[in-house]
Amino acid sequence: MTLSKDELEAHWMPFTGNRQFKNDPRIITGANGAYYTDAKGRQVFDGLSGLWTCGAGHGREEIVNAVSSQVANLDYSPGFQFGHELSFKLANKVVELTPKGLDYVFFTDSGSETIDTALKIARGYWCNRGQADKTKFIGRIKGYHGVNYGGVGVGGIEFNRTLFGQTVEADHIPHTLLEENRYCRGMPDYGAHLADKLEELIVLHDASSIAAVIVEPLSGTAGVLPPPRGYLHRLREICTEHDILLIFDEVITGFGRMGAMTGAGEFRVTPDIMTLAKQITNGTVPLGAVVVGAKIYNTYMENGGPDYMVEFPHGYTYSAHPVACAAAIAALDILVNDNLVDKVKQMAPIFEDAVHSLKGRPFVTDIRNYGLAAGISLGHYPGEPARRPFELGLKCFEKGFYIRWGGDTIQLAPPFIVNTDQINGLINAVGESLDELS
Ligand code: PXG
Repeated sequence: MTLSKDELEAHWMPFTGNRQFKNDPRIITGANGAYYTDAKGRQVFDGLSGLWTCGAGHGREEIVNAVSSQVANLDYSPGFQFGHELSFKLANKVVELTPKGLDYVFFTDSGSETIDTALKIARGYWCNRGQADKTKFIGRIKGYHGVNYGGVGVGGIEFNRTLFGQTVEADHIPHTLLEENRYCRGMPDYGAHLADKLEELIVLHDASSIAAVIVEPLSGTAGVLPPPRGYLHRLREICTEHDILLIFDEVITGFGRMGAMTGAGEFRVTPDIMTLAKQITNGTVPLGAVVVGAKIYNTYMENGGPDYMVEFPHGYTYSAHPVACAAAIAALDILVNDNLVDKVKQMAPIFEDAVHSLKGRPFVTDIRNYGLAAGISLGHYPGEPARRPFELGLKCFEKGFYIRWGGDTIQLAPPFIVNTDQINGLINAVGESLDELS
């Protein structure tokens, strides 16, 4: 460790207990394949693929080469009124990998920007169609849609909202974490009826005031909640029936993690708008994407005025940044050429068995999984639901395993290139750490 306590002070770290971290820093110095190197020179297994970002493993040569030659050739290109070829190539690749009916791609720089862009696209769509009163959003309790202004409002994680209040006009359907489904493997059979709660909110607010419903097909941050069978279909039906747009936030489920390219593909429900980020560049360079159907894109084009006018007054300095596009093209090529989706599918049952072997360990109250994602709920210290997962995370790190903790859960999401020994090593480390908790 080369940084002094003083040197650690200036950086206000995101979603981190700054006071604890600066007393006990966990500094990462390198990454390769499924492992990090830390400041003590230890190899640490990457049990969450970064932050759900690096499924193809770290240090992929194809991405390193694409990014370095892009920086040398065209490091930046103005994204407003001018273009570069890579963004068009990437948009076509994204359209190829997402379900039929999603044909136009708007680029952003992160998941949070992607969500706020999607919400604006939805409101602008209705405004363009002469229904400017359709302004409200329906999210879901426990939903995570990033931390920007709109995303916090439609999100349903209490801790992320209490300091900021209700930021946009939004209401929420119930979450699907049900007592009846504890220790369920994959999709629960029970719970589709909860989609009907959307009908109740539509009665309350009236469809004429609702722009869109936004859900993660599988809730990630809340602790990996796979959708009950039939649930997403029902949401789709209700949205179609009431002329409300359906947004799938696929920032985590997008591109491979479910054992399919997208959650929409895996669960066979196509939204009107899909949001992507994270895995799109294998985490190497920030990039997000909103993918929409032709009816939305064409509505903007038809209402855009003279053709030199901007149809959608929105965009970021770094939208479709050439280096990010180069990284994404290389990352998506790896995903396809290395058949990583098939690898996830092959490893998913092994991962499922391993994760569920933790049932009965101290403090474990529930385990859920899908593809290469799992969430484990832990019993609370009185009044401190987040403490045990934090303590568990630190114990795992001491043993050379990085896992993610948040709220009363821990999350596991190993890289798509993981092997059986690595899965067993990860689960053993979690099991031993649970045994050591008090
Ligand atoms: N939507 C979803 C579904 C996400 O999971 C975002 C939006 C926001 O993305 P950005 O790039 O703005 O962070 C996310 C991010 C965790 C964890 O602990 C999850 C995320 C980020 C960090 C940690 O599960 N998801």
